[in-house]
Amino acid sequence: MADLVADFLIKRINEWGYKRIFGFPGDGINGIIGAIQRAGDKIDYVQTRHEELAAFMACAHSKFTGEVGICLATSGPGAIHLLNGLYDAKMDHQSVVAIVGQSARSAMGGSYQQEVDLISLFKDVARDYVHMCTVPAQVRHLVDRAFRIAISQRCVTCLIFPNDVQELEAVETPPRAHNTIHSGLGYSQPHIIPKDEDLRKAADVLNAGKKVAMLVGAGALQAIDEVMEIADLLGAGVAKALLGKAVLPDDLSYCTGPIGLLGSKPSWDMMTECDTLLMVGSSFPYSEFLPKEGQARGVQIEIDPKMVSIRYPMEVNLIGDSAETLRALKPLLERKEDRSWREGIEKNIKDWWEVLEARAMNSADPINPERVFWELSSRLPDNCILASDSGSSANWFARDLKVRRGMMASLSGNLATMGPGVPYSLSAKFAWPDRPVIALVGDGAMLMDGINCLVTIADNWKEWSDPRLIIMVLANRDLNQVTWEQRIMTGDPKYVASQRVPKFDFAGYAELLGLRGIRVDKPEEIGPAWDRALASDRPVVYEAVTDPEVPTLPPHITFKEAENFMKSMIKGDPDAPGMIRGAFKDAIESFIPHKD
Ligand SMILES: Cc1ncc(C[n+]2csc(CCOP(=O)(O)OP(=O)(O)O)c2C)c(N)n1
Ligand SMILES: [Mg+2]
Repeated sequence: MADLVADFLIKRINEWGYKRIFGFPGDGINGIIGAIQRAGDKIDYVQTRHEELAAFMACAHSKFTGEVGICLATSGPGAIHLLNGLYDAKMDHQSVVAIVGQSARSAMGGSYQQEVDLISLFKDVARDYVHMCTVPAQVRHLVDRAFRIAISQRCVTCLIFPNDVQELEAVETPPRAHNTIHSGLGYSQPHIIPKDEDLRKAADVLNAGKKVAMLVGAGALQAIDEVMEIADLLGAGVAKALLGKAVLPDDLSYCTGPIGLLGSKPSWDMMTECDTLLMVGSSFPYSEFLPKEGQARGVQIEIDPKMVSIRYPMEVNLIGDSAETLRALKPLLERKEDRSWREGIEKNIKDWWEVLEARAMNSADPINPERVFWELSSRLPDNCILASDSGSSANWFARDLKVRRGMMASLSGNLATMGPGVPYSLSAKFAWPDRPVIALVGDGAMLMDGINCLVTIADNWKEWSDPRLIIMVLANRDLNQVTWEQRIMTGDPKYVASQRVPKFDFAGYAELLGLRGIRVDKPEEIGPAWDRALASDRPVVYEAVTDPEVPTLPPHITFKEAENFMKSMIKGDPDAPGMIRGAFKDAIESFIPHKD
């Protein structure tokens, strides 16, 4: 029997099969920290340097293991710090349970120190389940429901524990009486497949199409074989939303790669020319990169009924598990004998890889960021795990890295927040200490939270059976992704006071921490430096001194965007001479301007 409420909380978490908690202490959770200490090795507690990092790591734990990620923070400021990471999890549909402290019950409502209305604060991010424990008999059902809802709904739930409650005597079994709740453990995912008649309707649409395009997202990560089989039957090309990068190997002849602002030209061409769209497990947001309304007949496979037919008006919505639904659909599909559509896509993809290679090899001052990714691509170790941040790195992560089967790759897809790259990669190492992990991060994001997280890496890496964790930093001294967005989308020149990133010696800092630091500022050193990093006996910071004037352009340039860009130059962009001379010209020539 557990002694105190906090001990029972920890015991029940164990009974759900979990032991890793990412957290940071404070007097709002002293009782819980005490219970964690008493639990010994039943809990694997990871102290992060900031509560936001704990929430990012919990999100990544869910992404890279399929399990629930758990984060813990104190009342008031600690709880507030969790929020961004929790929203990242919520928006990418990850299962995370947040546990936070609160002022004592006797002080609540008294504008007490660190007293924040936590139920209201978490009401949006944990809208499926946020509750406060006010008496010990609640603990069992609060934990049971928080876990079951987080798992089954793939969402964030939150439990709030006033600090005095944590130290009350535990009640493991509520009395058999009125007003008590008697909950149990466990959840097992049901088979969810659409009705036969809906499968038939979908098959009719797909069989009638002559030019089928597929788009797959994170919801298809467990349906790799099925996606390949169906794409083959339909003679389709397959584009991947960012979170679905690991669904298909990038060297498949019919994989058009990424879509959207960070996308590829083959994906763009396929979507603008197809007559049928099959979307599987994706909520990719940008409709302008999908077919024009009316151009294509649409079928969507999606587990969450809330997410169907919102990006494109679908003719058939199949609510179901991706793999099972595709398997059920397969016998109803006729193999397309005319392969000319598929062949056209394959030719386009082949050309595109050549364009990407040529772009990567363009000279830049001092080195071209795209080449850093290009050179990594062929060196990616089997089974590696990739985590990108939100910045220009996300472009090159999406376009230039050829992932292979068995790898995992993620980033903040829907929130697109800065900051997750390093904590995601660290969380991946805790979950998979035997696999190489690579984070791809900008200097802005490094200075936001990455360098703090490096301290935790330095403190833990000796425990890992494979110590390889490489943090690649694009040291471009710029908040580059946004600088380009300002030029292309609003026609504004670079505003140095807002966009400049101060100089920081990332490689030197790594060495200071006992890690390996490698600074690369010559193109011919990029590849050999990757070789050294990948052979390292300890985590590495690979600092790539890259040119901020290499454009992160969308896959097609509209006239409006080209016009905005020219305006930003005329208005006196401080980097104009370099850009006009350099890579922009080559890059713009590789895209066909579209008049829309
Ligand atoms: C928390 C947060 N703040 C601001 C942004 C807007 N934003 C997106 S990318 C970016 C620049 C990132 O700079 P850096 O990390 O240096 O990467 P770079 O683009 O320079 O490679 C900014 C400011 C964001 N997405 N998230
Ligand atoms: Mg930068």
